[in-house]
Amino acid sequence: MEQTLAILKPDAVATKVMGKVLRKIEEAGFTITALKMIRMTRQLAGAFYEVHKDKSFYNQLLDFMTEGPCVIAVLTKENAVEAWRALMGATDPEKAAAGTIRKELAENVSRNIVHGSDSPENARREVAFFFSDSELIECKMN
Ligand code: 3AN
Repeated sequence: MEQTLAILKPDAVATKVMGKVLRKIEEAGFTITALKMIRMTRQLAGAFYEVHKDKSFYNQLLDFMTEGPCVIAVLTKENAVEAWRALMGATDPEKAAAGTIRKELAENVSRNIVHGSDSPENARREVAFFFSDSELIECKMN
């Protein structure tokens, strides 16, 4: 079993599709093994997206990620990292495949509903970034 980090971004919460997204996640066979809603500070969002600090869209990305609450989840499944990225679809919803979350729900490349870790190594780092050990409950997998 592998874990990955999912973020339902502020646009998902504001447009009231968080239930729909969580349902898609569960119907795709993931187990949600940790879940919380937070409003990121600029400092927290800046640290999370530090790899993008030199990109032209960095400030816009921080504005967006701090404009309202996000839902942060740990998803568990075999090949969870790859499977969650496939379900999310491409970063730019115009390039996302039919049936993906971004194709169906995202407005554009900067307001794109969801985040997913891009490698198992980053997934471990991102899960630890948002969740303490005591929040990472061991769930019995069926
Ligand atoms: P992904 O979320 O698909 O892994 P990354 O890690 O390349 O994509 O980008 C992180 C976030 O930065 C994206 N989810 C999106 O919100 C934003 N972003 C990426 N590329 C652009 C862009 N060209 N213009 C505006 N925002 C972008």
